[in-house]
Amino acid sequence: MDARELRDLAVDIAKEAGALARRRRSEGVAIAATKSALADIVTEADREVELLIRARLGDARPDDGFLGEESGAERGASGLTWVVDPIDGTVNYAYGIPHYAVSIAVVEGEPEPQTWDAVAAAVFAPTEDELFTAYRGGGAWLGDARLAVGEPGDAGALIATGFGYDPATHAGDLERVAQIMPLARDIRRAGAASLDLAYVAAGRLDGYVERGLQPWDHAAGALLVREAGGVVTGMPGQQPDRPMTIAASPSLHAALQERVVLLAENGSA
Ligand code: LIP
Repeated sequence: MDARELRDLAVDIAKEAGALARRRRSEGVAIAATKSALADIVTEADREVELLIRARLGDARPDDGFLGEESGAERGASGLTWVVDPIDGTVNYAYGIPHYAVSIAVVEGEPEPQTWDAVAAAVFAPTEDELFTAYRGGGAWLGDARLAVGEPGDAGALIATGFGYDPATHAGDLERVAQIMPLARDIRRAGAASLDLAYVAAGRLDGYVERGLQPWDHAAGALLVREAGGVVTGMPGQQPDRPMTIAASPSLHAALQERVVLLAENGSA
């Protein structure tokens, strides 16, 4: 399969998985467990949706690796790994807030965000029925519409961010918001990293800054932003990863990263 065909496979599976997630939401959602913190929940639907995705990928691409939020990692022999968040925006999903997505990416090389090369991505938001897709060199798309990152206007940038599940990280996260606020017209905190990144790719947001993301939160969205002409990094010289994710147009990315680094150098966050 080439990148376009891998994109098509991701799309088919994301649509089926999104339909299952939406159906389960309508039937009522049960919290199955907590993970890294009390606020870090997993629902039975998260687990069921990931099992569906894993089964479909196993049938279609048995030699590929898998890295999923709920069922962990399995190395493959093909040099490709599927990086999956079955329901990104789990807390929204559990509360009935209709803003969550199935995020599926396939990467080349070691399943390590600092070194992998994203090949294809699909981020599907079932309640909005919006499918964001990209493959390496093929551009980023919302349905049939080609996407391009936006540039902030005179009023400043519309910037999304997020806060970790661990309350001990909230003070630093808030300091970071204060540090980037001079660049912003306003802040958005919508609760699903893959959609925050997809919205940057679509020009619905000018930028996105968040600490603490997992590989499955950003793997697909980062490819969308890059294929839409944006820049996605961590701290200088780093790829997006748990320490930091910064996504925007080239000029805004530089300004955001400069302020995030300044805060870190002051030892505050
Ligand atoms: C979530 C991210 C969100 C972040 C949350 C959590 P999950 O992923 O999409 O941006 O702020 O802490 O990591 O847990 O819903 O898959």
